[in-house]
Amino acid sequence: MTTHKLIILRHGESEWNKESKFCGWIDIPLSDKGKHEAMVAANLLNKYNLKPTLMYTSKLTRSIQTGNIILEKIDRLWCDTVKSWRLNERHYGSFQGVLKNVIFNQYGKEKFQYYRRNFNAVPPLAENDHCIDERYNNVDVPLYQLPKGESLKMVMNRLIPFFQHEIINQNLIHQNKTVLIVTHGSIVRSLIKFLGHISDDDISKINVPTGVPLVFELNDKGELIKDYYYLDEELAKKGIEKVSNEGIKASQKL
Ligand code: DG2
Repeated sequence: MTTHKLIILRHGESEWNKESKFCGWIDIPLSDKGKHEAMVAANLLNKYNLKPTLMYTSKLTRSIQTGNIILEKIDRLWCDTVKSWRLNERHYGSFQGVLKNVIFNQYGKEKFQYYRRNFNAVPPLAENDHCIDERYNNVDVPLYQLPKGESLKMVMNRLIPFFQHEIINQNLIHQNKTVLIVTHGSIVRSLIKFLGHISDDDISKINVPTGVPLVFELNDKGELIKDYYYLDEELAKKGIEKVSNEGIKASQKL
């Protein structure tokens, strides 16, 4: 039985991660720190001899930039790449562009946590579709079906069939490609939930750091053969703590 290694990564820090603003589908680039995190991620792939032959990103700049920095650093700019809206971050509705501590102060700690992490929580929908531009012209659904606000459950509905069919079955297993997915926090959480059979309640406790690669080892049926792991557990731990405190510390100082 072959072991198939799948490498999954949240993009490096974006300018709005740095400012602690909800981002979702708004197209914000990496910060300088985020670019550095992408280089560190590339060094980790080199260190563990992980050599992607196919890369997936979302349609958003922060994920594409991270992927390109990694491929350049590991001398694999030739790697085939696919950009899919199905790997876009969860649409954060009308919270997009708002500082996390503003939402914290408006709704209180419990509701703030609910909106960020509850599996079924849908944020108030966006009133306009200003983040939809020509990059979405030829996607596989009509434009009016693209989201205006999503729960993690809704994210999984648009993500998992594509992930399972195209990424896992076609490419990772049948064509035995080494796949790198460079995506967003909620997408990584969805993939952890799906592959690790995590319950709706338990997934609310999982946070994903920026820029630290995770490895999933799968068998020929696409099942996890051991628990997933970060290539740098110490770095991941620091990043996870930072993400879980976003919006909270700053609000408590107000
Ligand atoms: C963050 C996630 O997504 O925010 O949309 O603001 O991965 O694209 O930086 P990403 C956003 P939280 O759910 O962690 O608040």
